[in-house]
Amino acid sequence: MILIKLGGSIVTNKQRPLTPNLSAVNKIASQLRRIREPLVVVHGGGSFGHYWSVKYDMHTKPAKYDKRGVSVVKNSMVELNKIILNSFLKYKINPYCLPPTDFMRGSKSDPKKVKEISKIARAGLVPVSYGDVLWHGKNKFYILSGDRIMSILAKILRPRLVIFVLNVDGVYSNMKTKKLLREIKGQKLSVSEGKMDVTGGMHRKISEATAISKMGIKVFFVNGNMPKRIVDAIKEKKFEGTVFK
Ligand code: IP8
Repeated sequence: MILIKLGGSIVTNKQRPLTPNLSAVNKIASQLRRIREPLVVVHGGGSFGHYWSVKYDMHTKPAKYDKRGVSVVKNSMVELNKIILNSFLKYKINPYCLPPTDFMRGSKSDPKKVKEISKIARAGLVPVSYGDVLWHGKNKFYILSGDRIMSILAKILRPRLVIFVLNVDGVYSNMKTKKLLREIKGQKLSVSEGKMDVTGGMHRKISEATAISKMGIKVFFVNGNMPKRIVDAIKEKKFEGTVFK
């Protein structure tokens, strides 16, 4: 099984609120169609979920956030998920809409439910989950990032490969020179961040990728603007991006 995260920076235009990057989503879908292994997809919030989370000051920490904010963020993620599901349908991938409420209880995952995801993928459908705002209990809600979902699923599903699809080539050693780090083997990284990301952007991605690679699973970061690279990585043809070992 292959577990793929489509970052919010690639499925949306992060510079423009509530704008999907439809051409990128469609190009990725047309490549994913070539994969002959069970596939599970998770996508991020980009200029949908993050835009509203910032407006309503909502974070990953469970708290009594504005109720309107909870509704609006959740709604925006359903909308983005629908756009991705539609694209998958158009490119003849059979998506199976999988809101994280299907396998989360409060801030913990339900291992039985997570194992069902594997059965759905092996039956030939592609479960598509996403970062979301979730009920925590005691009147509190929290933002669950898609990156966090990746380690939750990886731990139980034990995919052969985990891929984070970004809108850059991988992890750069330096943002000015854009020198690509081809391999990360636990070295310390300093990451500079952009705005509009309540779940920790590249920092979070790297820490979840590191956690997954420590489970003994290979993790790749690849550029979704060149979606053939996703399939090349899966088919072990050649690899352009960053690999976490
Ligand atoms: O973009 C966050 O998911 P991420 C989703 O994977 C929301 O961090 C609701 C902001």
